[in-house]
Amino acid sequence: MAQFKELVFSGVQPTGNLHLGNYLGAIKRFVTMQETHDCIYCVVDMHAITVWQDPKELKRQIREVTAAFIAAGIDPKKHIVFNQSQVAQHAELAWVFNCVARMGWANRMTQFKEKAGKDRENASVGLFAYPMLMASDILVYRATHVPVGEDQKQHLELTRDIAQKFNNDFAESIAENGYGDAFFPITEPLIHGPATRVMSLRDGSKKMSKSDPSDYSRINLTDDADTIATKVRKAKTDPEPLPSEIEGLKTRPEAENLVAIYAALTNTTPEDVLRDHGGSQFSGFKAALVDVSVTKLAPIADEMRRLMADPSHIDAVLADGSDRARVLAAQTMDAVKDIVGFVRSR
Ligand code: AQP
Repeated sequence: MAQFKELVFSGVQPTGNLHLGNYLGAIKRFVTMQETHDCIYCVVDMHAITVWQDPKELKRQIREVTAAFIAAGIDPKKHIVFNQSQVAQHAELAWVFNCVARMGWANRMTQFKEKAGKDRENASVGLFAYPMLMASDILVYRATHVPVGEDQKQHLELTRDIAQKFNNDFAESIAENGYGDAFFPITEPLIHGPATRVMSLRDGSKKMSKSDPSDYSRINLTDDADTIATKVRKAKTDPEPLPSEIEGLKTRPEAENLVAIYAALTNTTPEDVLRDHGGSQFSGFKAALVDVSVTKLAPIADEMRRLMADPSHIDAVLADGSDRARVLAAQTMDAVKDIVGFVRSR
């Protein structure tokens, strides 16, 4: 297998209500990765429209995700921050991947089943084709590492399958065009840490999600200190005190979730948290959780508000990132056209 330069890619949909799960499962880890890798972080607006979005709201939400990236600590000068729709090669490569991926593979995607629900006939074709566009987002940069939450694991496996099948189907042409024995890397999903699946504050069996109708199910990145305190206080728990050992959390999903959130926010482990708080009643533990949540999230929310007050600055960041991303994506797409056998006019 050919060697690929290490490169990180990940994306967040501008679908409103950015929450603690998006932060701990993805954005916080994006910030860490930029210390050791070249990173490309994308506001995946074309994914967002797989379900209806109000155009004016969509524009605001694209800027809000960009603001969240910057406020959390991503440096758009050192790395690339842009919105997907501005680099046409994502959609171009997705078409090639629609022709590489098999119907059976796409049919197995649980996220489509969950999002389409019972009314599958009425779901958009785009929602079904979403995983092929996601593979294209990653592979148009030939990215090697993708930090994501647990819910994206299946889509990343599909990305690996698509890369492998492309490399096999076009092996001869890849070699003839001078790319050795593989054109696309087999991307490594990075799903680490205590909060790869943050659960709803109202129901420990459901993931914290932007689309949950109850705002009390999630902590939004834009919530103020009072709102965070109210939501944490109201979070569902059970009557027992916190256990001292991890095993004691096994059958207590809501307690397990709050401990995982605390660990992720304080860069510790659930074991550390139980060492300090084992035996505490939830009233005391929740007060401590409010403190760490507000300490961590309030500066991000303040900075997001400051950035959102100047949309032209955010737009300039996105325009600069798109220009730089387009150069890289065009190189890949030119090579793909040669490999597939398209006659290039330029
Ligand atoms: N609850 C979560 N815990 C940990 N990570 C999560 N992510 C999402 N929810 C959690 C991660 O956040 C990144 C961006 O997600 P996305 O916006 O692209 O899409 P999503 O996974 O569909 O997010 P939501 O909030 O659950 O939206 P809806 O309600 O529309 O389905 C991804 O890395 C994701 O894993």
